[in-house]
Amino acid sequence: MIAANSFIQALKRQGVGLFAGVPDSLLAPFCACLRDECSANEHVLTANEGNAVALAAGYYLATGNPGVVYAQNSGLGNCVNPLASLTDPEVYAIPLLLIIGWRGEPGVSDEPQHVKQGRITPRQLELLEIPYHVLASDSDYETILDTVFDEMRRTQAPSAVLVRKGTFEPFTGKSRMPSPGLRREDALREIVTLADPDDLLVSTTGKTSRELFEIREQRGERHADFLTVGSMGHASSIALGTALGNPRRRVICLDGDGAALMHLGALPIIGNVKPANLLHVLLNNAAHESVGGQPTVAGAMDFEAIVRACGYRYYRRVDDVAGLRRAWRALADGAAGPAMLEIRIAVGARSDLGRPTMTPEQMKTAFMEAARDDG
Ligand SMILES: Cc1ncc(C[n+]2csc(CCOP(=O)(O)OP(=O)(O)O)c2C)c(N)n1
Repeated sequence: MIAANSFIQALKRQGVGLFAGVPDSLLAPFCACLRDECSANEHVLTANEGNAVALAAGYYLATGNPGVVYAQNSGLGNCVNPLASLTDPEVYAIPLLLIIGWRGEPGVSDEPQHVKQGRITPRQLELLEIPYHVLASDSDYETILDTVFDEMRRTQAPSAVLVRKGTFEPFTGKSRMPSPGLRREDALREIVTLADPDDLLVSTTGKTSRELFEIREQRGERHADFLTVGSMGHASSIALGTALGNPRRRVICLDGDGAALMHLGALPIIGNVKPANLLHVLLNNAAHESVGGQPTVAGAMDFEAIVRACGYRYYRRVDDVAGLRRAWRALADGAAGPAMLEIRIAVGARSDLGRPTMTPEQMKTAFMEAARDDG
């Protein structure tokens, strides 16, 4: 296996002065090491992967040095536009190195949302005409990086390294205190208890959806929630579409702060459309907890100011179950949507958390049956 700090040092020796990206569980040791080893000016955790490409481009314009963009392969979609229309050799010809976590690699079992993405990742890079090297635990990464950086200097174009599962050694790094407070799972369990059986729930990517699925299982309830297992950042827009499609039912979006940040532009659209039946719950742990707990900027953000400026009609922030119950009663007393309920939660999850046992197709069918406008 490769030690993440040796790999980062090797990148720095190639002249890399900027690392930007969105974390991935497969790259977790690399991301954790960046957090420990780099200054705030050397490492920027961006809202989405396309922003990271643009950031690396701006850095190159100022320094002439290629930056590194790291991402899960799901984030390649967010990168396509700036890769094709900004950094491409037929446009501005800006070299940068993409370090991509290869979830769903053929032959490696993974969740449904990763299977197709994993299969098409090499071909997506080929289509973008981005050369790539595969990095595995036994790779001679120094030689690979020499080749890649020589190539980038020659072609003035982006290049990629596709990282296999298990490539990096676990990284312990600086110890971090687990954050105290309400656990996401307990907040979700309370919401499921407080919600009306008629409410339609749309949950975000990562452990929120896995926990919601388990809670339904424990309660012996039918699975009729829409789990946004991939498509990070789009749960609120899915919820908006559902709320418009069935105005008689309340739609509850269970969002994460990392996901909300990824496509923050959805908020003013919700605020402008003003669906009275949309409740946007923001589970804010100021971290990408599902993929290793890397910090987001949401801990310091004033979501009340943001959503009010975006046109939401109601906002409340809570940080414990009692506050959650009070806020829920206030909502039931006629607070019209779109409403945001921000719940400050702790970073952390159970280590034995399971994964949905139904296929996405089965979950879609169950949700559609529950969501059908029967008025
Ligand atoms: C486009 C894209 N980029 C990255 C990922 C990897 N990923 C899955 S969950 C997650 C973190 C989500 O963070 P947040 O919304 O704050 O929820 P939390 O995990 O903290 O509950 C990330 C980065 C992804 N699935 N899709």
